Amino acid sequence: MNRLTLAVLSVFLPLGTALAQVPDDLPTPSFPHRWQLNLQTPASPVMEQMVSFHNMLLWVITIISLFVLGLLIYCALKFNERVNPVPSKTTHNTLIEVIWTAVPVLILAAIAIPSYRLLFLADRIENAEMTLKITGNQWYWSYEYPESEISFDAIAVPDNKIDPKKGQHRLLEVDNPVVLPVDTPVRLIMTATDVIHAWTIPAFGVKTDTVPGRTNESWVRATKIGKFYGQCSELCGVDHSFMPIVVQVVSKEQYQQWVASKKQQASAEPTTQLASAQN
Ligand SMILES: [Cu+2]
Repeated sequence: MNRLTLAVLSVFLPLGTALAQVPDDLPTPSFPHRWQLNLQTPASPVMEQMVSFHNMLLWVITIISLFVLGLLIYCALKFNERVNPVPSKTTHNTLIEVIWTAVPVLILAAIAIPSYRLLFLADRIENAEMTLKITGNQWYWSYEYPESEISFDAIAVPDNKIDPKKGQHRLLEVDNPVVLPVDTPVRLIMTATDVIHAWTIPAFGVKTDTVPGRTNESWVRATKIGKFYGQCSELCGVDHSFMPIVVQVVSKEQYQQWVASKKQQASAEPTTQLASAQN
């Protein structure tokens, strides 16, 4: 490669990179807010099902709690010493005992079936369109896109570099966010280099331990464009709370542009070294 080509490349490569940046005004459809009571807005089919499963369980728990409370109040009013001075000596009632054994078993079975279905749904995906490899380190995350041969580290942005006016959040931003295409099934392969970490994005319903010497798997199909946040969710040492996770979900076209710009960056780095070596 001659000097002219290098000069032309050095002018146009940064331009190409700048053009293909992911927009930094992405919405945050699932960000938690003050006094929030419920789960974050789901942004994947797994999380949508987790939310409906959670809402179903809330009904079950509420009905059981009200039923037990009603029984307690009934007993307190009907069988206290003043109203009922001579208590009955009854100790067994076969029908009632069969009912209070069988009904909880039926309730548990009714909960277990959708619960297991959801566990298997969240476990792995057969037909992923791409793979993201996630590695936990003390105390940052490394990411690899095996099909695109892209890899980088994501380090937390320190407090003094956080700009709330740009919509940045303390302890949640990273220098190199993960970028994923919307509506694309992505296989997540996870491991760690030192201790156990856990890669978590509440809006995706993903919370999987990354274990040294082991590969864990999960998957996501993001249904919304935007910026999604998570944090390491396994106590991993002194900087455990300083290894946030940011995933930017963009359109498929923007994702392709981002991949191209990342590859260009990677190929530009040795070129720059070569250019400086020749000078
Ligand atoms: Cu960690």
